[in-house]
Amino acid sequence: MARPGSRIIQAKLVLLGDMGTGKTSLVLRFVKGQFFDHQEPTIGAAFFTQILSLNEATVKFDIWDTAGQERYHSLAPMYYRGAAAAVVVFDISNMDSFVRAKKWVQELQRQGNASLVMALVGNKLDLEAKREVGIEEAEEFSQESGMFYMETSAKTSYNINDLFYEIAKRLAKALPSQPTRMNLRNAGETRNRIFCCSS
Ligand SMILES: Nc1nc2c(ncn2[C@@H]2O[C@H](COP(=O)(O)OP(=O)(O)O)[C@@H](O)[C@H]2O)c(=O)[nH]1
Ligand SMILES: [Mg+2]
Repeated sequence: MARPGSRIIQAKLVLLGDMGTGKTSLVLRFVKGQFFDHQEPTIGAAFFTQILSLNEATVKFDIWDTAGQERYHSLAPMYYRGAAAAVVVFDISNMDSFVRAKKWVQELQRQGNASLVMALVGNKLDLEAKREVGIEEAEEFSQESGMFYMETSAKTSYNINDLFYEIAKRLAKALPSQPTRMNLRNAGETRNRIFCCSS
């Protein structure tokens, strides 16, 4: 349940990025606290929900995890259209995935949704020894593109909750309150709820 007096924000969030960068793993870590070394590739897209309670708002994320393969590219607009937040993921140990991430960012920018909260995520930080994409390079690109940059590891959980917390905070600032008829107790498959209390 939402905290008393807390407003409720329902936000569509889309994950984009090359296949194998860890999009599904990031979401599974956030929603279920799970990680699999042999994560099955996503076919088409997968849907998850998770509720994040901040002091200022309760954010219910409707998360679309896309497949990433080129053959599904034409489906992508269906998932990012109407999204309040987009997370573009690359693998810090794979330069090609960073090049691909930049293309996704450019595609999102062409859609012209100025209020879209965008995050660039360098995942697989546990593979630091194999790093191919420099932090400065990724940070510079994200700043130029009006997004924030974060490095994560779905494997170790590093920065996973912080990533969604940062998005939720930005959404709470940007989005008006939504006194919808949404019943948080019936929020689909979401079982656990995350409370974040720092400001
Ligand atoms: N070392 C490491 N492997 C990861 C991490 N995240 C995902 N993987 C692995 O990378 C592979 C692809 O992950 P997946 O979530 O299916 O990527 P997706 O295609 O972007 O959804 C799987 O074998 C995962 O176990 C991570 O943070 N560190
Ligand atoms: Mg996947």
